[in-house]
Amino acid sequence: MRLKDVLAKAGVKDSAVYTAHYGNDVHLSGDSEKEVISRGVPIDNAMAEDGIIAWDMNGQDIPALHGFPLRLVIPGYPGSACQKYLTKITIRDQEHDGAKMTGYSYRLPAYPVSPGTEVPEQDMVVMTEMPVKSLVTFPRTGTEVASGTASEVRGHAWAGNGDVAAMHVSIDFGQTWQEAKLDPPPNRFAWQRWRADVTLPQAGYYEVWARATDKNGLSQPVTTPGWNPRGYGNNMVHRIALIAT
Ligand SMILES: Nc1nc2c(c(=O)[nH]1)N[C@H]1C(S)=C(S)[C@@H](COP(=O)(O)O)O[C@H]1N2
Ligand SMILES: [Mo]
Repeated sequence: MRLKDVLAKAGVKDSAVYTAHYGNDVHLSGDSEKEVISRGVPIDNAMAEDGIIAWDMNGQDIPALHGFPLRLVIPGYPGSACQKYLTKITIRDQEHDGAKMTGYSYRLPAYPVSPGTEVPEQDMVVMTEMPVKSLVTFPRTGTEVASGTASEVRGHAWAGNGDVAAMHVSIDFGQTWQEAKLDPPPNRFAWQRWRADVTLPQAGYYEVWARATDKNGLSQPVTTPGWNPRGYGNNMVHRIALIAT
């Protein structure tokens, strides 16, 4: 069911600014006294075309781990706002202040800070987009492959909001990059598969580094980007080792 249709039916006033999502899980610690995560999204994200209240996944009940019986899914927005075990949504005239909306939870400094900085809480802002990212899923790191012949490497890539525009791999620690073959997403916001043939020139130790680029031209960095108190948004390139024989 579309989230925007449910909200529209309930009535969204002009003063609506933000949603607040509630589920019926207990705090991860098991302590029933502790406040349970309750996040929300800006009203425009909630009223976008793609948000759904889901009750099945691949034609079956949603697995408990992913939020049975009802799960919010708001593609293009950080998954932390996609409430599992959904019981209630309210609409607010200001940013939500539920558990994990304030302090250092899912928030980033409003300006770049040096690693380890004690950032004042009032200078933290809610993360509304996730950066482009990719993984190498084949072969397993440390695999032996024959030198001088092509070996297939593959994985998945996704962008926080929209498509991945290009995918590259490097076998020389980022000195040179070759373009990988990137499949279109099976549906809007879906992960994209990629694959590349790499030829390791001689016997020895190599790494495959994988780097996705989004439609705005932003690529994954080769080192940890933008330190922040809780370590969010680390989209550094993923790398595996290959041993050429
Ligand atoms: N009810 C409830 N919903 C939740 C959470 C939670 O702890 N409780 N965690 C959130 C966070 S932080 C993330 S990253 C996603 C993870 O969803 P997944 O396990 O289906 O990948 O669920 C979100 N929804
Ligand atoms: Mo998370």
